[in-house]
Amino acid sequence: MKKHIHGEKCVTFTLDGREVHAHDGETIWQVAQREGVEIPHLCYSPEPGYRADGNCRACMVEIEGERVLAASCIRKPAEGMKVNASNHRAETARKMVFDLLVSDQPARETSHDPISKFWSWADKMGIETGRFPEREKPGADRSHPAMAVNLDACIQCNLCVRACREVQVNDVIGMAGRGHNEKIVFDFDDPMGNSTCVACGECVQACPTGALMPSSLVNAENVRTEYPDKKVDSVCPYCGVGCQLTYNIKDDKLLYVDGKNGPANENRLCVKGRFGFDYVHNPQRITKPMIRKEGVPKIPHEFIDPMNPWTHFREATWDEALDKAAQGFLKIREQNGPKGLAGFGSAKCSNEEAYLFQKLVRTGFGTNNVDHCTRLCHASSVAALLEGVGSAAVSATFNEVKNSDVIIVIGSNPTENHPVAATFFKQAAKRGAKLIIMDPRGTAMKRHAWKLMQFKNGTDVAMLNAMLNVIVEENLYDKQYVQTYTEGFPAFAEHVKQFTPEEMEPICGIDADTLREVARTFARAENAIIFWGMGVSQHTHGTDNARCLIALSLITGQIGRPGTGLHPLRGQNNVQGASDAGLIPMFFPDYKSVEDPATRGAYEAKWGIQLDPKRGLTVVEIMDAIHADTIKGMYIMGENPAMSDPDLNHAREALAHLEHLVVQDIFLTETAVYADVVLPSSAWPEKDGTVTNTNRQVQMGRKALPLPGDAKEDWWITIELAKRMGLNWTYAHPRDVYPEMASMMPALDNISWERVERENAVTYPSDAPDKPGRDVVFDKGFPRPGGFGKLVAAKLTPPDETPDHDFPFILTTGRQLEHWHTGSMTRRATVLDAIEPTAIAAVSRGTIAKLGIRPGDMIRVSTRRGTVDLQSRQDDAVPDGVVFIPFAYVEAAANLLTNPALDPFGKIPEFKYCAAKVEAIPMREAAE
Ligand SMILES: Nc1nc2c(c(=O)[nH]1)N[C@H]1C(S)=C(S)[C@@H](COP(=O)(O)OP(=O)(O)OC[C@H]3O[C@@H](n4cnc5c(=O)[nH]c(N)nc54)[C@H](O)[C@@H]3O)O[C@H]1N2
Ligand SMILES: Nc1nc2c(c(=O)[nH]1)N[C@H]1C(S)=C(S)[C@@H](COP(=O)(O)OP(=O)(O)OC[C@H]3O[C@@H](n4cnc5c(=O)[nH]c(N)nc54)[C@H](O)[C@@H]3O)O[C@H]1N2
Ligand SMILES: [Mo]
Repeated sequence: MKKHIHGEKCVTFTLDGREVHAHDGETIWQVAQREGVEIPHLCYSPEPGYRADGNCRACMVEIEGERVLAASCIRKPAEGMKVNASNHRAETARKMVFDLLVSDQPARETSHDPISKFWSWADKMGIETGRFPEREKPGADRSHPAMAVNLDACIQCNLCVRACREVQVNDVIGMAGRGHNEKIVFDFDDPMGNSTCVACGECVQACPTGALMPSSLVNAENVRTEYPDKKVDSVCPYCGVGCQLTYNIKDDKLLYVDGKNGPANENRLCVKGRFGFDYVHNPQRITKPMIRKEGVPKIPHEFIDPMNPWTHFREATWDEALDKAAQGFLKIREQNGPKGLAGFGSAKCSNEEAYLFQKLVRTGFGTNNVDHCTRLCHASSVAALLEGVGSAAVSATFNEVKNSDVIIVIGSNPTENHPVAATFFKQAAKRGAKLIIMDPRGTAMKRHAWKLMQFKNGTDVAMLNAMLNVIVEENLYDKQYVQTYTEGFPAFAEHVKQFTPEEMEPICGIDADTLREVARTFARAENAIIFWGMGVSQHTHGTDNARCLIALSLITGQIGRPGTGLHPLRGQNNVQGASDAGLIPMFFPDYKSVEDPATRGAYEAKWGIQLDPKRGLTVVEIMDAIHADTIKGMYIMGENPAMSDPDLNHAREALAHLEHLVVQDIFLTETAVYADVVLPSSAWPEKDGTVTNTNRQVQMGRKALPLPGDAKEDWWITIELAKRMGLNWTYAHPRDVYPEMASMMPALDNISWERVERENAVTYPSDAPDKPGRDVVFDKGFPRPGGFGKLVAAKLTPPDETPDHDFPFILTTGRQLEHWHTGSMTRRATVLDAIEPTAIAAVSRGTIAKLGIRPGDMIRVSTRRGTVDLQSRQDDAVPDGVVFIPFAYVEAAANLLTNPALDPFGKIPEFKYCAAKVEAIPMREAAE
């Protein structure tokens, strides 16, 4: 008779003479594991995402009445089955399997990883040396900077193949040959370092024998010499995906990193999270407070040797540096009033640090001139989302793609910039979901796409309005949904009438039939979801681009259910949290307008001080205000505007022009060059604090390492500055800050510090302290008046600066997988720098031919604002007439070239489009 566990159907069978129950779909191995019966396993990984393959026979069990033994990792129990996992026959058979495998392994003393899963099982089973003749042994492959490949330890379990193909969907590792000659290969049997491997390290994490290992653990003889003495669970410091990880530490140094089973990443990591951690130990870390030497001028574009800052700075004690920092601010506040001051907070720091920073600017400086990199990032998306759906956070986690049948990814390059999210997108496509990529550049995900719409740069509104036109004209919109949950439809429908696919085709470069087909597919989908990135937001019409995406979702009712929704992929590890916590000039924490008297009153009561009633200036406006001599002093924590702002001539001149600049960073950045006071702070693994990822998941970052030298935690520094500015702050730890912050933020209701500490991740909103948060929101309308989503029409506006005779190319800028923004962290991470060491500009084959150069030759790219020389890279994804430059390289800073023109709503600059000239550099000049 079938039994039920928690109301679910289950199977009852006997395991080693004991009656046990299996849930629907559970294998014998899984039940045994749950029941505490240990069965060895090698080719099977119980981790999420790994299919059982049943090839290694290490987990054999006896099933009474069956002639041969069964692999328990794939065998499902049947009602009444009698399974023996621990009898003589099963144990002998398993031992035989291990005996055979051990015979083929390198000797125990020289084994690559003596504590591998393989050797741990062999030890448990009492097997030391094999009794069978060895096979011929393949040599070591140390061609990759991050991973050591020693296939003499490979047991052909193919876990790495599944890791690469099925979990991360990178398709680099394969199995070649048959029988005795079977072996794993990278691409076409290339050395790993020459293959298309993206170094996610999933295979290393999966390998049970040490055949694949982080090279940081082995010596030149490929024998493991390094073992951690401590493990700390935390979150990755790089992107907004928010991968949970475990730091493995030896002697207070990070040794290697493992992926952890967090809700966003399910153990997966990318090359930066796994191998890009040693920036924290870089000798260029600043470890002493520094004060600018008397009389040393601030010269725009000047750089300082980070190993020898003493040309410009002198060492100071914390007291002296903090006093000087605070007195500078007080003096300007006195002379010029609060409007003379501004602050850039950081999306690389914790929620508590962001909260403290904006509180210091608002209550200590007395102004709302506080902003951060979100302004250069999703500011336009946020403007459109607040207007359209009343909330700027994502409506569904990216993991919801598991429930989608149509997925749009527009203006986003997730395989490089959100690599772990991309693995879930690729898996969805493999499962049969239709992946639609809309990007002027062909991205790596195009291989998995049902449609790649490679439209013309800057024409998103034309393409999207044409799709909206089709959906309205062909009556494909969801009438019921539109009526119940939206407002403004009649005017909106009238507006999109003019954007017929035929008329938009020549503008966006996508043929009318494709526009129709994609529009219909999206509208008719069971569950469709939209992801977008900087290609949408970083335009002078970025808000209009996002309005179209919101409208697409609203009129088709593709929102509020599993597998549907709007997801602007957040960039920095804590840009969601920093924005939520109020690092924004127009909002207090939780997006409450600073200009609303009632809200302001509540904050004045809470903080016990009168507040600035006017919204503050944004990032680029602050730079303008410095030129206009309105802003005189700045506090910059964990941002590098001397590299990340548009039009660096303008930005660096502004920074150099400041009367008083305090920079708090982990390195002496291009921005710190203009500082009067430099405050050495903590890297992410050196402090406690919460972070919020793109999925609205609040996660716990934990202190894993001591601070180097005299460096201090960011929160501590901000508190000390506040005290010196006359504020009575008594917080002793981020856990004292969190409750105050959460008390002003309904989004954090039911999410206490202790809960995040306990659960590691809690998604907001959460309805009760013991209920998981909601992955999907807006199931019953929107947080706007009447609960309606608002449909807003978008006009066609050309980019601010279009190509012409003198500047005939389009310059677009962005990122690469291995580098982080301004390069401050990743160019100081050994493995990442080894993979991508030099500044490049990606151009098409056609452009290379037209310039008469070979790929790799130096080229010169100029715009009306500046010129850089850098290496050309042929990239077939880039269209003719376009040049793509990543902004990580100080020696060829892309932002010397970019246009600071702003979107009128989000105030975001047009990083993705300006007119440029591209020239070959004569050989002689290049050699000089
Ligand atoms: N490796 C790495 N990862 C990162 C970062 C990093 O620096 N390095 N930064 C993080 C941050 S803060 C962010 S914001 C995200 C950004 O992540 P993405 O949004 O993926 O970043 P980008 O590379 O700037 O640009 C995305 C895409 O926009 C396309 N694009 C260019 N012009 C247009 C256009 O006119 N229309 C459309 N629709 N698309 C266009 C480009 O071809 C590119 O594929 O990445 C995060 N992750
Ligand atoms: N041309 C061009 N420019 C762009 C973009 C583009 O696509 N093209 N994208 C824009 C976008 S989306 C963004 S988000 C911005 C990013 O612009 P920024 O935020 O200015 O860039 P990052 O390099 O991430 O700067 C982070 C700084 O924080 C420091 N840091 C790291 N961890 C910590 C810490 O724990 N404490 C402290 N105190 N400091 C720390 C790092 O050393 C670094 O100096 O760039 C923008 N600029
Ligand atoms: Mo960003």
